[in-house]
Amino acid sequence: MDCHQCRSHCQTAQSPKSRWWHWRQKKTAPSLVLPDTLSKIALVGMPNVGKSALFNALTGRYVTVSNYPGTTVEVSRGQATIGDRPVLIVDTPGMYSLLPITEEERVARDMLLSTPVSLVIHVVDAKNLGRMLPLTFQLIEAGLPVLLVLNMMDEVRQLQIQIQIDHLQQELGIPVMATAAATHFGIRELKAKIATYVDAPVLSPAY
Ligand SMILES: Nc1nc2c(ncn2[C@@H]2O[C@H](COP(=O)(O)OP(=O)(O)OP(=O)(O)O)[C@@H](O)[C@H]2O)c(=O)[nH]1
Ligand SMILES: [Mg+2]
Repeated sequence: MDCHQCRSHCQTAQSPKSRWWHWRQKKTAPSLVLPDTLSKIALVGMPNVGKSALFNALTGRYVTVSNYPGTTVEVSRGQATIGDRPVLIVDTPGMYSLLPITEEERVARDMLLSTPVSLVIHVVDAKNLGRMLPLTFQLIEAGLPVLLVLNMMDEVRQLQIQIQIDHLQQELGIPVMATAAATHFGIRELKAKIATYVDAPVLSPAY
């Protein structure tokens, strides 16, 4: 069988497809298999709020990217050390609501509701709290263990926006943390807060 992608990589014409296929498999094979028995923490929120920046700040080099089963939506999973134990951090696609419209939103919702999570970190752009908080309410109402992260605090400071974090925390009844993921501001404090949620390992299937 002829295959145009093989030509530059195959030495013989006998089994070009299988040679190319094996080469592709090697290139795309995940470099790390993360155990599914780790406590799982999901980062959720609207697009462009800094979920992936926070994911990168929390995880190190132990990261895999794969398609969510049955979709073309990419999901990043990584291992972080919280306290002295490893946890699984999952970076979900951007979502506006728990009532999905797009495939990305459907995947994000499935990732939250179909398997147990130790903690859902709702990442918001702190400059636009009014637009972001309805999703916080939905997550709380869904009975999920929610931690609200006010990201982009560097821009909040520049714009001299005042946010009363203690008051917000009291009103919402959930912990609220401040970060600027791009500069790693607040990451140490966030990890310390996450540590209080990470206890017994949670058994759940792979994403
Ligand atoms: N100033 C500032 N920029 C940030 C911060 N965190 C993230 N960004 C920037 O915001 C942009 C979006 O960040 P991402 O981490 O890709 O956002 P996301 O929520 O993963 O976006 P989607 O994957 O599209 O849902 C990037 O240009 C980041 O560099 C922050 O704390 N401060
Ligand atoms: Mg992202």
